[in-house]
Amino acid sequence: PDRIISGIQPTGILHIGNYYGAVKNWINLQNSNEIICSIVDFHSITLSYASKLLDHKKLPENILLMTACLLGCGLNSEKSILFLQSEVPQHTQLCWVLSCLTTVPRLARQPQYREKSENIKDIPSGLFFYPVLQAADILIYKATKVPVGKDQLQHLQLASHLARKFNALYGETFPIPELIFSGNIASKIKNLRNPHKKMSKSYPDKLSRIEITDSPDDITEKIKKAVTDCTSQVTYEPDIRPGVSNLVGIHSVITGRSPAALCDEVKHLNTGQYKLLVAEILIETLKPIQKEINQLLNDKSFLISVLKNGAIKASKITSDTWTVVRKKIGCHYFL
Ligand code: AQP
Repeated sequence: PDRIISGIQPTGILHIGNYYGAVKNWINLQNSNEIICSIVDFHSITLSYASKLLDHKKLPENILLMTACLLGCGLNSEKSILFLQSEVPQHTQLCWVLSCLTTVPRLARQPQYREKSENIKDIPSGLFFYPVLQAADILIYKATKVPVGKDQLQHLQLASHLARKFNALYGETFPIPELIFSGNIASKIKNLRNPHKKMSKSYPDKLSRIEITDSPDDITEKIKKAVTDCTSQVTYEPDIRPGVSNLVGIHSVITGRSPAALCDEVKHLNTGQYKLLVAEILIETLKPIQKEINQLLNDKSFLISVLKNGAIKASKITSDTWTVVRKKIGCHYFL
């Protein structure tokens, strides 16, 4: 089996973009692979909490909420390792070592850094090192496969570059992680209020996303208010009709049917009627997951124990890698 690394920021409640674009894939992979899933709280303070976009007092609650959401979606804490990034210090220790192997211009060229720092006056240096920490999250486990969305491609390329650089300088240590690309529609579920942007946990307008815990009324309201255009026909043309195409895309990832087949099936409906159908399907699909999440949220001590046990299992792997790394770079006198 492959060792597969995944991570998610506790910046809010899991939304259907996270679920269909990432989490569902991890769950499908967990039967035949070793899944290591980290709730990346250190990543989440690089921007959302540090820039006061989110209230840092809510972070502990968001960590437990994310834990409940992941378990409720079907992540199995016995088979897989689910833990909190900040509880396993070797992630940040390796991040430092890797940061010494790359350059300021290379990190400044990272598209996500350029995009996210664009409108910020005082750019936090944590944002600059974000992809190096992500590389450490992967390499500390000597991961062989990383499932990512298209938006993460460059970060993964940096992780591979750093693995090669470390191996060349200090001797063969890290396998080169391979991307498992989810190139389907789910890798780009869009913001319901602005279909040119992706759906995001931390986007200020709550109407822009369907959270996995949304009530039937919330789901119906959000889908009804989703931005579409003046054409009443339902078609799938993401470039010219991003709003309605996003709804077809959501319908398609839920049912596993192609957008063309769905458009043909609903050709008697206008977009208003189609919205009600999509809302209904979403409500039914999320119901069993919501039942699980609600039960899990009633038992906080269980959620804490899952994270604690996960950190113990993760640390067994990371401390071995870290001992080797320290030895190889020469930062030791007794090893
Ligand atoms: N809209 C999306 N469609 C498909 N996949 C998505 N992912 C995120 N948004 C979409 C995938 O979810 C995983 C976890 O994401 P993350 O928490 O590490 O950070 P993110 O990509 O920045 O997610 P958000 O929801 O947009 O959070 P915030 O608002 O905090 O930035 C990733 O695998 C991602 O590809």
